[in-house]
Amino acid sequence: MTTPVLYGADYSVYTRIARLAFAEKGVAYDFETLDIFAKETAPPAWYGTLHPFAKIPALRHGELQLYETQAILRYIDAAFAGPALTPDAPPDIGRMAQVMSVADSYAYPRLVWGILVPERKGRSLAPGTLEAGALCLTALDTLLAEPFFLGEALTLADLHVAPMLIYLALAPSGPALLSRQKRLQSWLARLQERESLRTTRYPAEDVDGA
Ligand SMILES: N[C@@H](CCC(=O)N[C@@H](CS)C(=O)NCC(=O)O)C(=O)O
Repeated sequence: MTTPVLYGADYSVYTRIARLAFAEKGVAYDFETLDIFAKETAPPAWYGTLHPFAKIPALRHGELQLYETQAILRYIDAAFAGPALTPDAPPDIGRMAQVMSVADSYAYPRLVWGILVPERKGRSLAPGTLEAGALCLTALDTLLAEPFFLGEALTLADLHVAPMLIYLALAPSGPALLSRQKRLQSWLARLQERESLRTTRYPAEDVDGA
C-alpha cells in the first residue's frame, strides 16, 4: 500500500484531528506542511485541486483525494488495521456523529475563533461570546460518557473534540470556563496524556508551557 500524504499545519485544529487518527491507528504517513494562513504563499494554486475551499487538512492516498476532516477520519479508520475508532452499536454511532457535529458546528467557531483567537490577539470579545462558549462546554459535558466520550473505548469523537478544547485552555478565559465542567476537564487531562496527543502538540502549547 502507498503511504498516505496529509497536507496541513502543526497549528491547525483540523489537521491535528486527522494526525490523531493516524497516530491512534498506528499508521505511518507523510506530513506535508501547508501554512494556509500565510498570505503571500497560501493557498498555492496546485492545492485547489485537493481542496476547492482552501482549508486544511487534505489527504492523498494513491488515487484517492479527500478533504473534510470527518471524511478523512472515516477513511483512516476503515482503511487501516489497528484499533477501531468507530463503535458498532447503532446508538453509539449516532452519538459519535452528534458529538463530532457539535464540535464542528458550535465548539470550533465559538471556542477557537470566538474566544482563543481574539483573546490571544488582545482584542475584546464580542458580547455573549463567553456565554456561547460556556454553552458548548455544558453540552459536551452532558454528552460525555466516561472514561471516553462514548464510554469504555476511544472513538473518533474524542479525537475530534480534544484539539478544540486544548486551544481553549490556552486562551486567557479558557481555564476558568473549562473548570466549570469538571468531567470534561478530567476527560481532557486524560486525553492529553496519550502518546498521540503528546506527539502532535501545537507549537503554542510549548510556548505557553501548557
Ligand atoms: N470543514 C473543514 C474545516 C477545516 C478548517 O476550517 N481548517 C482550518 C484550519 S484548522 C483552515 O483551513 N482555515 C483556513 C481558512 O479558514 O482560511 C474540515 O472539516 O476539514
